[in-house]
Amino acid sequence: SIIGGNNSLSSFPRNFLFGTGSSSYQFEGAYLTDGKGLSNWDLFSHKPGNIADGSNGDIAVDHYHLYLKDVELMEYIGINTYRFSISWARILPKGRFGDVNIAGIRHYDKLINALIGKGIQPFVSLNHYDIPQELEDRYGGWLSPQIKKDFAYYASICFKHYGDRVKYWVTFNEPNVVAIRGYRSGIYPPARCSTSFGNCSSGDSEREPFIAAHNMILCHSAAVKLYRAKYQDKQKGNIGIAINAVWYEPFSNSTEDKLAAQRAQSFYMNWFLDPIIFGKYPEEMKSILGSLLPEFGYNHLKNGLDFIGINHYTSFYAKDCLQSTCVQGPGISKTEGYYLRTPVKNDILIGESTSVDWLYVYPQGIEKMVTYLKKRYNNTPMFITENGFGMMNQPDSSISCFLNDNKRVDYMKSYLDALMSAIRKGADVRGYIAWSLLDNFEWLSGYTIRFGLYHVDFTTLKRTPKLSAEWYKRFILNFTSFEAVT
Ligand code: GBH
Repeated sequence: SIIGGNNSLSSFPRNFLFGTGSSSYQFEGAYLTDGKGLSNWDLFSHKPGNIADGSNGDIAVDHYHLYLKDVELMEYIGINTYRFSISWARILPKGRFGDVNIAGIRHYDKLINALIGKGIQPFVSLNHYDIPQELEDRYGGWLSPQIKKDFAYYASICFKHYGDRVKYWVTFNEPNVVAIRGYRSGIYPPARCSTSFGNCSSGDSEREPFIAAHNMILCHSAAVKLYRAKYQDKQKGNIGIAINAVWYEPFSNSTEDKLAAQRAQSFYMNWFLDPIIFGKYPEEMKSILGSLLPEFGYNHLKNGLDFIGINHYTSFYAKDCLQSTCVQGPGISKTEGYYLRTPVKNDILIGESTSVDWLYVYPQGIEKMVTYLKKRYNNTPMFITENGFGMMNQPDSSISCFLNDNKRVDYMKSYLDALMSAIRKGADVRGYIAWSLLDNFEWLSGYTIRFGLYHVDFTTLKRTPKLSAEWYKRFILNFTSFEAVT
């Protein structure tokens, strides 16, 4: 219904942004090139046993060297925005404790100029998981309030150097995932957790996620204050944050399960958005967590963003574990909000399963998510900063089964259709960024899961368009020609 269906295309606003996404650690490689410092992910992925296929991002897809070619691939699709992140350790190898790395500054200058030369708006994240290891070693990274000084310094350098050309800034990619996976389950760096939550050598899964989150919120606010005070009037850009947003459908019609689904949103997503927009943590978090939640100072920033970035892929059911007892398992403890997350109800999955264990195809989820955020945050402008479909390598997978990615095309069609329906009903969504431009380093899964619209041969680094790249190209072309005739 999307292609040829001008009815639906007409719901996208005129200057809607269509893009593809990436991130520094997953794409760039060049991990010690031109003076880059070590990041927490460099260190983590080099430890044997951490990454599924024993790989790392040392080379990744060598976007650092091949970026001009990759900009051509973007031009071929016809996107008008490209989301990428700046590697903090490339700009400041030792944080504020060392010099600015001019070669790093120059690299992103060249990338940004190449994009603008093709009419592609840079959509830039300051942080997408990776931080200079120096900050970890000196004071424990996100656990220390000292990081606010570092983040503000880093942000000011980026605004100053690139803000004349960058109109969309994202402070953090998925700070909720960083807090949970870095400090509760400990499966991401700095790999801290209590033994009852995972197998880390140190940490406190009950407390540290909330401390790390609090410091990330304060860092976000510091960057926004700085941008608004010194740059925004002149540079006329927008600044926001990208949250990992999972849609939770109540497991049943019971009040308890409806409240559980609400709690799931609060303990995962509103945990960050409420303090940034309303200036305080969600009530239901406060009442369950009490003093585990840090306090904000009296002058904490409200309305601290220009847009909400939504990384949305999947949905689950949420079942109450506050009134009812649940089988012991992940997601149900006090600090997680007392709900059970499950993809099944009466033996039926919420949506088709995929080769990625957390990804279920439930397009209604994106419409419900956008509508939920619209209502809760008074229709703050939104961008879908990530949405996409992953495919895992199979023992017999040949390149042709990756190139004929009909499932990815179906996924994108159905999610875009559902997104349009939310927009038609008045949601202020201003862009859609497909994850990802290329197959890349998929964190703990290494190179075993592919999210790209372009296939990458990880030996030769050759890029080949998949069916989904061709489909997205036609989709954008249809939109543009529709735009031209109205
Ligand atoms: C995003 O989140 C990242 O921003 C991006 O870098 C990555 O490549 C992309 O998605 C694809 O994975 O794990 O069961 O709690 C990646 C990690 C995976 C964390 C989904 C949250 C939610 C369901 N996210 N997960 S679950």
